[in-house]
Amino acid sequence: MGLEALRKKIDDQSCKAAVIGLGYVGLPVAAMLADAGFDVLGIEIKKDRVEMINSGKSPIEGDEPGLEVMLAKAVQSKKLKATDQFHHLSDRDVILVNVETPVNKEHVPEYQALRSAVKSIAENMKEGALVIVESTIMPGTMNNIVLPIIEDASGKKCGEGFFLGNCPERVMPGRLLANLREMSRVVGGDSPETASVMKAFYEHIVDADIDEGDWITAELVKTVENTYRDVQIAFANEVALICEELGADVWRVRELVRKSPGREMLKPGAGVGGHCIPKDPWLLASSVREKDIEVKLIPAARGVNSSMPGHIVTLLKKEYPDLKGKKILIMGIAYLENSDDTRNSPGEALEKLLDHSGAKTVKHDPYVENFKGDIYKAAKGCDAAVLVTAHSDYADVDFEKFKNNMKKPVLIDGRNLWEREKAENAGITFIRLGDAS
Ligand code: SAJ
Repeated sequence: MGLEALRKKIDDQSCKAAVIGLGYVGLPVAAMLADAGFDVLGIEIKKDRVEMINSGKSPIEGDEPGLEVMLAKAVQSKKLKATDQFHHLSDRDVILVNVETPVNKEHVPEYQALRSAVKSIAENMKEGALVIVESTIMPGTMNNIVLPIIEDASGKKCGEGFFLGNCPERVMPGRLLANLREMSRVVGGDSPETASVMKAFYEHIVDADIDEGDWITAELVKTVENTYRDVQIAFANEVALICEELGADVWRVRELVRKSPGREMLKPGAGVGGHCIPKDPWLLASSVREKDIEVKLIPAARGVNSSMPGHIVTLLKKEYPDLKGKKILIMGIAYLENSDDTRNSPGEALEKLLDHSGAKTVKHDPYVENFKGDIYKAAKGCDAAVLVTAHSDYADVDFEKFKNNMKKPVLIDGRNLWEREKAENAGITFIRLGDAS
């Protein structure tokens, strides 16, 4: 089937779609495609997730507005079915790939899941299928890894026997469906004609701009946008360290800097976590690892951001030069405020550093199982408490109660959540990251 025929099937929605990988990206997109009227097959290797999804239940933790209802409706109407069997792909016209693409300790992308998924697709897909990789990948991956795997495993030629695109996901936990609907997308095709058909496909679920391009442009846009954010955060963190040394308050400096047009200085903090920002700069930097240029700023920014939990230890050592045996309360294990997502958690990074310095740690997080509970009980007998994640539950803590429960009332505010005056009036030794004023 050529692109024209595929375009017609997309327009009249008789086209059959598949989504490989039903995680926090794949599952919402599968549900939305089904909700838009497509027949969708979800392929997921974890059998328990397959069963849960086929019973109309979402295995995604945390509050995802609208997802449970949309999924249940899609399964009930038989528009969405999940399986762990790739051979069911043989009647699928459009196949989306949403598998994990982590980086290893050397910050090099690990593509086991991607390689295996695209190979299985190649071995089972029909003539003329359109394969679209949505996972975030290192620029160059489509041309150098995905294309050869599919051509070798299928014996088909790209642009004739199958079509191939890259459309990077742009989702955020807690807003998965909203982001899918409202965020613009880049559709990179093996040819402009393929990109145009991809645009027609995504128009059924995306209300924002759908910009056409080639593979490398699509791969670069996603990794660059997240690297941009990481570098911006690193800049704010470095300014915070400078302010501490110069006896200034970075929060006041930032407020005034932002009055100057185009200076949208981001916030310093106790660390940079999550599934995207710590990983995507390495995907971008790795793309030119064997080329003649040496990327300096991107790794340096990563270095600044990953050193922030260590800086919290430095602030603690101002109060306790020897942390051995000290009991420290870590407030916030989720990487982001009002979320239960603990991937690349700065709170856990801090815990490791404190363990290493011989301190005892108590972890608290109102959103993460195992760490919920009364914050004042958690503070009992502690020598210090550190705010790592600015959950709104922490905003109006009772400083008096904190003081009466702690062994010594020392509070480190790693996110500029509290007012110094209020804390100090309650007799708390208050240390704020970036503020030595
Ligand atoms: N952080 C700071 N200072 C800041 C902003 C964030 O220290 O000024 C820290 C956060 O505490 C967190 C980490 O960085 O630990 C990441 O925060 P984030 O707000 O970037 O949230 P993410 O990781 O969910 O990023 C997502 C990304 N979206 C996608 O990848 C599709 C990112 O591109 C978005 O810019 C970001 O959401 C957003 O704008 O909220």
